[in-house]
Amino acid sequence: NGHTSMVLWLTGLSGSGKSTLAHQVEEMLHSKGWYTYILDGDNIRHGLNGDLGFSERDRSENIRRIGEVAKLFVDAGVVVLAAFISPFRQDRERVRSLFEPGEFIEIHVCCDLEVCEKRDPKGLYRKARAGQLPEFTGIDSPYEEPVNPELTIDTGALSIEESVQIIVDYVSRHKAE
Ligand code: GGZ
Repeated sequence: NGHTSMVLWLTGLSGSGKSTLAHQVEEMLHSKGWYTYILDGDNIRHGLNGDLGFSERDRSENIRRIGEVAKLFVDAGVVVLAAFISPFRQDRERVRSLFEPGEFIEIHVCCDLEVCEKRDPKGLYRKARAGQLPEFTGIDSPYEEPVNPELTIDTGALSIEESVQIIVDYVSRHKAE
């Protein structure tokens, strides 16, 4: 049905809702007949990037490789949903530069640290506070907010349904005629 391939790049703190949104947006796009693929920690950090940890250097390399993989999928005509903290502005901009204008959609999944920490779905913030998980983003490793993201979604204020709708609307407006 002639849709545009693109990357929906979700960036934000652990627990901000990136993966949840990616999966629900994918479901909606898929039901419209779009070809989609999710890249997230589950399919990237265990395999391709299994050699990388969470130092600044490793995070940069993590994002660099993910950008290259996303590029391959976009070349294949797929809408890629990439859900990574991707804490460094420069790394995200480097990924953006791999794509044509309009192909890279940066989505800041923003949510106060306190809210993410309260959600703590995997108990990682608690571990980090206890000093058992060094270099945890938001605690003792930085998160650089996007300056001019295509979309900002405040998951502390919006429901999941509202957040999903904003992304799907954006994608629908930007598909090729
Ligand atoms: C941040 C960490 C860390 C540290 C393990 N800092 O909430 P999660 O569990 O499921 O998502 C987090 C994921 C982050 O991996 P990314 O590839 O997205 O990070 S980055 O873009 O910065 O390279 C979290 C878990 O891995 N995790 N240790 N120290 N998150």
